[in-house]
Amino acid sequence: MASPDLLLVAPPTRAYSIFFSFALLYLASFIEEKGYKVEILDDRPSHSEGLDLSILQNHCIKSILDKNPRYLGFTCLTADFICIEKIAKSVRSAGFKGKIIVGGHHPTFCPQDFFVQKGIYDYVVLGEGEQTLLDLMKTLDDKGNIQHVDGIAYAEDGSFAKTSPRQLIENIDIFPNPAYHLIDLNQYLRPSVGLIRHILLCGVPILTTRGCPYQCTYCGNPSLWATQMHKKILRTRSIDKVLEELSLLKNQYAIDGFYIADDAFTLNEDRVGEFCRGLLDRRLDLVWACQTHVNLFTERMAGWMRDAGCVQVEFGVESGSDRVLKVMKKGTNTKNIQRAFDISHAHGFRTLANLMVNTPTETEEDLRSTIDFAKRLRPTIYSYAITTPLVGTEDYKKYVKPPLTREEYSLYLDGRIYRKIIDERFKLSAHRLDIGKIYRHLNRRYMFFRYYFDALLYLLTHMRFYARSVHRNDYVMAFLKRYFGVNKLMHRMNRFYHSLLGFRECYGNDPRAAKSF
Ligand code: B12
Ligand code: SF4
Repeated sequence: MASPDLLLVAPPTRAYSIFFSFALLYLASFIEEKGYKVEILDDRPSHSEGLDLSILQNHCIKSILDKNPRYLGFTCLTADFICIEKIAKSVRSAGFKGKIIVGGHHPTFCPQDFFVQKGIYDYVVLGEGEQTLLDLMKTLDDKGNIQHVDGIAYAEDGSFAKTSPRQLIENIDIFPNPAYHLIDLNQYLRPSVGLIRHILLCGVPILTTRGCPYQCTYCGNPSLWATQMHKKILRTRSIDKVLEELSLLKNQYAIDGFYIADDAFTLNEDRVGEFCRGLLDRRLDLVWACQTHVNLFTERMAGWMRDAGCVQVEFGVESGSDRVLKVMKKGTNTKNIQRAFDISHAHGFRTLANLMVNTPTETEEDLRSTIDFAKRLRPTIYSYAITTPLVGTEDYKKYVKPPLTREEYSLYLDGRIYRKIIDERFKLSAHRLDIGKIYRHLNRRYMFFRYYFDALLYLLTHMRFYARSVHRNDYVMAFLKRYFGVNKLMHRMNRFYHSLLGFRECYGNDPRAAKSF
């Protein structure tokens, strides 16, 4: 088979994720549309949940060398950094001659990390990647001057240079639908309670907007957008295009539902109304949920959303202390949060409250306020996490001193990161309480029981929906696995089988591996 022009690689560190990489699917469809041959390498160890990360890495290296693309692209969060570096180094030392390009959050925040070792990476794409990648490939193919490609970094004189920042594309409808045809979407369509949390569903995440107008100190988004020139950061896809994508997903892949992963889906009331009417007109009959900011949720849209099949709304509550919400630049207060939950409950939505402990400057009193406030909100699902300063966020710059070394980036891959303080530099609160212990208590009291029984309740009360689905057999299997221990038994048999084959295990303490079914 002919080598692809561009091979985009999903890092093995995400092999268990129930989310595919939006970035790669969007990049791929855009470049493919311009006439290039594009492939996505997205290995998912479906048959062997306990596989070692190094096995996945080796497999990835072999596939890259076999495919031998002209351009090799990696998407990279901080958590993927070490794994990607190993892969890139190995393919280089095996004689790979193509250009290696890396993009995503971590390269955008820390381009310097990719030029410490010479001769591995060729280019870093900063910020939104579609047009930059196309310009870069075209310029290289035409032997042009890469200094004229806006929004990249490249090695120069023992260090690196950056070109001018790229202007954000205003009309994001120019991006075709994600290249679902380049991955095995069925791998992502196995029933999961992770997409719309606690609802067993064969569905996919989708994006209808790009960008976020807020500036939360614990989020990487503000820094991502700060690297680009723009008139407005938040851009919306036309509803027709979104509905067209959903129709395709329903007709071609038989999805039962979807999750809108936008940062601010409900930004515009009229647009939400148009979306809901469109869903009803097309009779797509899909279950769906979205996350949004409490300030952007209104009574009118709630009614339309409920009628159009939305079952769950997820909010970033974070804290019950107005002082802490201000410190975190959340752009809202407890009054607005309460209002959004009241509207949701009045319209019969299931609600999810994302809550944070170990927030910056948090006192014992603030912590108590958060727990009390969460109880008053009465969400269907409490989702507590320990605030972790991520590279690229304001919190990281302010609190993580000295900054992490490149080797320490793997801390973000530790499955316990939101359950325990795994590095003293990650302690942001002002009190001296044991945060890990508090998390365990909150988990036992508010999360564990619901994790199993809320999902069960939904399942039992929506039997007709499951019976109608073409995935009904998968649902039955998933149900048996989850509630009758078949999952654990199969997992143990799998581990035993692989130990016979001599595979080492990893993800031993990573709950994602055990959770993914
Ligand atoms: C969906 C999502 C996920 C999904 C999918 C990950 C993904 N990015 O594909 C899942 C659930 C797997 C996930 C996991 C995690 N995530 Co996450 N996630 C997001 C989220 C909400 C949206 C990302 C997205 O898809 N955006 C839409 C696409 C189109 O945009 P994009 O990814 O920025 O890609 C564009 C450019 O960056 C660039 N680009 C990206 N890759 C490449 C590659 C090339 C070659 C080129 C040229 C360009 C390019 O072009 C793309 C198109 O324009 C963001 C928050 C946000 N709103 O951005 C957090 C975010 C990316 N996640 C974050 C984190 C911390 C995590 C976890 C570490 C959490 C954890 N501890 O489990 C894990 C990491 C898992 C792992 N092993 O890597 C942080 C990253 C911070 C950082 N410094 O890395 C973010 C920013 C949220 C935050 N709190 O700040 N995540
Ligand atoms: S509202 Fe969400 S996406 Fe926007 S900056 Fe805050 S945490 Fe990030």
